[in-house]
Amino acid sequence: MNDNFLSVITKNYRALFLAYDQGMEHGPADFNDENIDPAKILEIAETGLFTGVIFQKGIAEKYYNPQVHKTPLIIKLNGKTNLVKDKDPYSPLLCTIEEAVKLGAKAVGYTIYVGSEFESQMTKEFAELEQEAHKQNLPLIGWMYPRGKAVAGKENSKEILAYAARLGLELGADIVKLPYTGDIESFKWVVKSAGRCKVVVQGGVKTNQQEFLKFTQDVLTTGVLGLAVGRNIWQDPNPLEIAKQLSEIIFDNNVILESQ
Ligand code: FBP
Repeated sequence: MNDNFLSVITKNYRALFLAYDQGMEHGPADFNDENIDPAKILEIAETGLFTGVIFQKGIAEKYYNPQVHKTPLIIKLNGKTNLVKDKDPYSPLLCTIEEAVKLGAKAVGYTIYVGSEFESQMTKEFAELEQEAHKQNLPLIGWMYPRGKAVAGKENSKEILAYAARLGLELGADIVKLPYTGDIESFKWVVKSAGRCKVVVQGGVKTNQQEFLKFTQDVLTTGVLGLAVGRNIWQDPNPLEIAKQLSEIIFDNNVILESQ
């Protein structure tokens, strides 16, 4: 893997992805009149403040035009609804690498529920995708989310998230997307555990702007590549304002990460 492999979805060795796969994961309950239309999300993405926009294939097919849109497309390859409340979830593969390439994807993502009874099914699918994605020169992002009875109550713990990060490295992920532990010191260990696999942090449920900006500043001191944010941008009454502030923190920071 050469130094420039991630350059298509990064800027100054940093990343800010706009996540919009919640329509599948959470349903329209996450949306209001301002953000239910994927075309409006693409308008936010196209401001140039983001290094990638994350869609499932159906949205990409109907709204994203690789000839027109400049924001790199990241296709989420698996997913599920939250209607079935499985204690040990499985997220099936819904899109192939070939389809993602046809849709104009510049990177692909896949969720592994680390600790779920069905973890081995997901790691196996991920391993197959890793071969395919890298053959096509596509970065592979692992949504490494601890879930299931084996990790109940420990979903944000330093040890379990460090394990999830390490699993991503072991499996050949280029980036792992993780929830935050909640404090800088413990998350530094999580980032260290990922080694040369980069880390982006999940935005999570909508909080107030000031809190979210502080969270971003904290997270950036831990050595991460950046953030993948959805609800904290498009559920905000002023998505462009918060996106601009986030991008200033992430990209205009004097601390430029070294290429590895
Ligand atoms: P948010 O910034 O809105 O949290 O989006 C990040 C994300 O990983 C989405 O890609 C995904 O739909 C969602 O969170 C899944 O969240 P959860 O599994 O916690 O419901």
